Amino acid sequence: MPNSPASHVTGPTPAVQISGIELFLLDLPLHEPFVASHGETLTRTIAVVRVTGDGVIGWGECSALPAATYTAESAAGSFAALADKLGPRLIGRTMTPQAVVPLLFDGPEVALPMAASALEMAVLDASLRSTAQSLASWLGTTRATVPAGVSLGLADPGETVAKAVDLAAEGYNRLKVKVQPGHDLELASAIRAALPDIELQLDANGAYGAEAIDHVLAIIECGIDAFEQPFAKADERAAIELIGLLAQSGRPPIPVVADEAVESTKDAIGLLERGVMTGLSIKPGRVGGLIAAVNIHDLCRAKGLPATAGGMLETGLGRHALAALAGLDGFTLTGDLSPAGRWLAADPWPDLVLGQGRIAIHQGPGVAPDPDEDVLERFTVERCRVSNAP
Ligand code: OSB
Ligand code: MG
Repeated sequence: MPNSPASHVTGPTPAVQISGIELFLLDLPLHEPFVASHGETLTRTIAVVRVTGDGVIGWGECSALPAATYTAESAAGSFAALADKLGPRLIGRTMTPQAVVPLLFDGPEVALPMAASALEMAVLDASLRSTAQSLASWLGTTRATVPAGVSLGLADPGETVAKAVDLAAEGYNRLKVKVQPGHDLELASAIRAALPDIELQLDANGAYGAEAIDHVLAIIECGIDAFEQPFAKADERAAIELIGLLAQSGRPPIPVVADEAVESTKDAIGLLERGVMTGLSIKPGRVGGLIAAVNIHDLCRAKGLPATAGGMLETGLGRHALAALAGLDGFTLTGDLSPAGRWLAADPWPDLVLGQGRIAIHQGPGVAPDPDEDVLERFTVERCRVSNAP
């Protein structure tokens, strides 16, 4: 099993007898469109699941975007798969959180890692709530807060610089700015000039080709602290060459961070062996769950590879989970840890709190505080009660 549980998430966790699963497809408005080179998100359509068992409720979030652009999953597609395929396999079973993703593996890999991780999160939430344990304590996270980081989508460069300055004034010490060809060098140097001390990461979502290696190096020369997925995941030679050139440059090399390229522990090991990355963005949904995310974190820590907790425009539910994960000490690069309200104009979950440049980690039972049922109701566009396979 490529995603076997890591040592500090194998502790005794009560099994939950799953008597009901309900799915919700939400359409949450955004304050502004989120634009990246993989596509544009105008409304955050997102699937969430509610598991009932042994008198407790557990919530889980499927981080798939509205359209299958960034990964092969989409919110509505994963909602349908949860209803027809994955959900029915859990009904009536008694499951530990650790057993959920392995059960949903059809072959050697999770075909729908984001859908599977929603069910894992829900069973984990129910299990933790049954013993009033927080996710943070179960993960072994000892920090109370994590440094806050915020992302900026592709937009008019002048507006992006102004926004960067505003966000820095709100207390963010790290910015992750989306770039793509023609929208990069001047933007990065203007932000660096305006904010000389900020931790500045760029994310290209694979928008550059091998012919742009020198250009990417020139962008890094602006004083960038990390560069996420500069090349498409299939373009491993370009990443290897960039990493080699950075090593020869005489300056301390910045992490070349893989995001899209890693969908499992196996992927992470392979990329490391081939020298394709010198940093990794760990997104629980993309890698098939929180337990897989912890495994990959442990690998990064063992290898001294800088890791960052990656965001997916989650609701407060997913964002609280990400904050607890980000408290593990292998996360040496600041993650996408802004309140969900940075992007979402409505959210059923109580939001993360930002103060003095840090995000507080939820210490109550389960993954996150309870959602507001009225808000949930208001923004639900599709709903389904999972039943046993006929
Ligand atoms: O590439 O990191 C990415 C959001 C959706 C899909 C992919 C990415 C992102 C982000 C948003 O960059 C980060 C955030 O949630 O703040
Ligand atoms: Mg990214």
